[in-house]
Amino acid sequence: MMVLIIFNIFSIILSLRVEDNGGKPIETIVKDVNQDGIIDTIYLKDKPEDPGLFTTIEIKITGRGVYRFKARDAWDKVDGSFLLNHKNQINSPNAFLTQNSKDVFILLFGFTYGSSRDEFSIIKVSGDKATMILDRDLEKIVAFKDINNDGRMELVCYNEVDRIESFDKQLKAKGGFYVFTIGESATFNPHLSDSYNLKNKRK
Ligand SMILES: [Ca+2]
Ligand SMILES: [Ca+2]
Repeated sequence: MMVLIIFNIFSIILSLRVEDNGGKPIETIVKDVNQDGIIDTIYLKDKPEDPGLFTTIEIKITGRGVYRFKARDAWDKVDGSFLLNHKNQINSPNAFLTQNSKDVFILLFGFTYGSSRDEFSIIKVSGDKATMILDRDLEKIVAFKDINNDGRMELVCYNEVDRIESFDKQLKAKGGFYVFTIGESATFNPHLSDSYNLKNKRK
């Protein structure tokens, strides 16, 4: 009897410890992320002390591995204005998922303090591997699509407060839009930024 009680107490302590280490997700998303026919799971978890909803994303690709990424600050709901022009391929208010013929992309929007967003992140899932390819202070996310039809996605964005001076110096055409081409990483593309700035005006 005593052994059983001790065993039970030990199990409770052990399960509490597991709970502490794991953290309760604020959202669990089920989706075949790497498109191999087997369901995978995405956990959004770890509430920040500051405003925002979660600070950790865990992508569990069944039979392949777990990829965990931390926010520098905190992530929040997907931007409502972005959703007007982009269809989320998962039923989630907190993470945006889209794909092209090769890769899957998960977009995470940081908390917006006034008009200033402190973080925007892109995770690319290519085959069985997930990589965070962008994590920057970008405020207005205008588009995430292949704008020049070369098979690679582009990110179009701008900042209300022009704080990324290195990009501004590379822009010949005024307008302030930044275009990043999404390949192995997300690379600022001055040529596409200029052509986008010539054709588009900020709202
Ligand atoms: Ca899968
Ligand atoms: Ca492209």
